[in-house]
Amino acid sequence: MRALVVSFAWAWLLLLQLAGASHVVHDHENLEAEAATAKVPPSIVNPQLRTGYHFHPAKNWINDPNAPMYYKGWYHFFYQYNPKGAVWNNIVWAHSVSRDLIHWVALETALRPSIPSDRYGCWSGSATVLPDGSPVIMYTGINRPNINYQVQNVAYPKNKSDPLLREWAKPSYNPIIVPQGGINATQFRDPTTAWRAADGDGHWRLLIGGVTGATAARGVAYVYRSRDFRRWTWVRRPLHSAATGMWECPDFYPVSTDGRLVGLETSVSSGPRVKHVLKNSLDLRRYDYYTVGTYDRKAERYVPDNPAGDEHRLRYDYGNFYASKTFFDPAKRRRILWGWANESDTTADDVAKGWAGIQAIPRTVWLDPSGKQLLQWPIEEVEALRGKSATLKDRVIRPGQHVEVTGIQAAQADVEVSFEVSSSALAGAEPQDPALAYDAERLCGVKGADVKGGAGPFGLWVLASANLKERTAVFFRVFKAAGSNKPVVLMCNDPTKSSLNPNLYRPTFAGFVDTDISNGKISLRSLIDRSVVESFGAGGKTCILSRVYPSLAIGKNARLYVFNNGNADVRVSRLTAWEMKKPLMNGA
Ligand code: DQQ
Repeated sequence: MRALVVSFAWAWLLLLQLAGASHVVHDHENLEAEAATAKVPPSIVNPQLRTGYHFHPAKNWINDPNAPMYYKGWYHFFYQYNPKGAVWNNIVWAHSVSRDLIHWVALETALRPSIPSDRYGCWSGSATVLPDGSPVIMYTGINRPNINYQVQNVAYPKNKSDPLLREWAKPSYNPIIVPQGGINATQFRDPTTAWRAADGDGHWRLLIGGVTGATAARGVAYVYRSRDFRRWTWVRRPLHSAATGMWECPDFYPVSTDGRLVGLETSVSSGPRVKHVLKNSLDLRRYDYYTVGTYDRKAERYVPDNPAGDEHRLRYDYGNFYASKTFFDPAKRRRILWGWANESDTTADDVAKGWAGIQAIPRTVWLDPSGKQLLQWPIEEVEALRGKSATLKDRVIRPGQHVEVTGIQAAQADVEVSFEVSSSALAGAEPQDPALAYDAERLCGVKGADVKGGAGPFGLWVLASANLKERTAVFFRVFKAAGSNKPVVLMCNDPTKSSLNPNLYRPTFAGFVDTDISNGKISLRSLIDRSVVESFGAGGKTCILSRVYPSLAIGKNARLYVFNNGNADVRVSRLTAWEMKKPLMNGA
């Protein structure tokens, strides 16, 4: 019977998918004419700015990813959702399922306020798969008005034999964790997936984000433990804390030091080849920072390898990416990262559009062989959406030159490019300003894509209009480090010319790339999707997601270029750009 349900559901998915596919074929014929005659830039409400293959619901507001998991052949994804509009409010847990993390079907709301301990909101949380294979969700409930009291609740599937896990039950003993012992009850939320070490004391442990100190200056990851997932004890010693302000959505998981892509199940907590990653979403900055370090289960402590790590050096993404969460995928033995990307338009625009928020493409994460940072790469399944392609091979881009990549529609595309800069170009790199040596974002702000340099800036202009009045630049720029003269690589996303629409937030985003460019080689991949550009530098060492809303470079009018604004040649050893199909996307 169960197999029947699954195959029925899958057939239904396929049917919907086929219906969706014909929808893709309709292309936006009139756009060119429209744009050519438009005196005023077309409205942001233009449906062609709606992302195609990035996760989104049919309408309304979405934020944090919640409780991603794999269950009986299906990937489950829950997220914070406002069923009533395109602004944050009335938060429930929406639920979608997929066979491949690419094609999504929306199911019924999984959790909505229904008990006293979540009456004013069902906020973020995580899933843990128990040893008998059944999942449990723990989430934050708001049980008093004005968000001023936050407690943790559990929910169990009503029917464990339903692979789609459509219905969830909240036991009457909720809430199971309340803020006690001086914990700040207004900042006590977002429980992690729990872990239970094989060599341990039989306890489940999990983290809850919070803040301590009279001035709410220290972010903290509280540890709770339990034998039965029902009675939880506060381990008074926090796993870790730092002077960063509130920690939202903590995430804590093991990674293998083998330098292989393989992921570890969350309960793997020790061994010579295991390090841990602690991620916190810093409420004050609205970015996700992580450290790599060592977990000492007996001492209930986590110690980052780099003591400077807490000074928020490493980010998953140097752009628009927040409240992220990973899960272990047992089907492919990998760890997958989900992250929310907010809009960069105005709230009024969101209301007019009727939608706000997307999820980044799920990324496989693993430890870089250096052990110092993570690597991230779009899950391999996304490549199934690749269609028609265009290629450049062995193409030299001279200083000040740009070359168009033609033959594909570039509004919804996947681009992979390998660059080569000569040793003489590297020798001519600009000296790094020591005052900005740690401030990639300011450096990129000062030296945007149009500021001529030595070795670079070189990279891509994406979502560009034919007259180049609109273009978003994703690029590298090489500096010589003060003192050592070693090459330092900056990766940058410059959206300052991304749209003629004046009312947009257009921050330049940037991060340094910890890569050895002495052989002159560096790669870039950009997932372009109508109003999002998600880029991966040097094989996933540095990632930047940016939201942009062109007014001309939409639909068929979006173009793709390679550019070089340095003063030495840059060789494109290979560039391939694929059109991307629209997957089945929650009926959107
Ligand atoms: N969003 C949720 C909270 C979380 C915040 C509420 C992070 O649980 O701390 O929608 O974006």
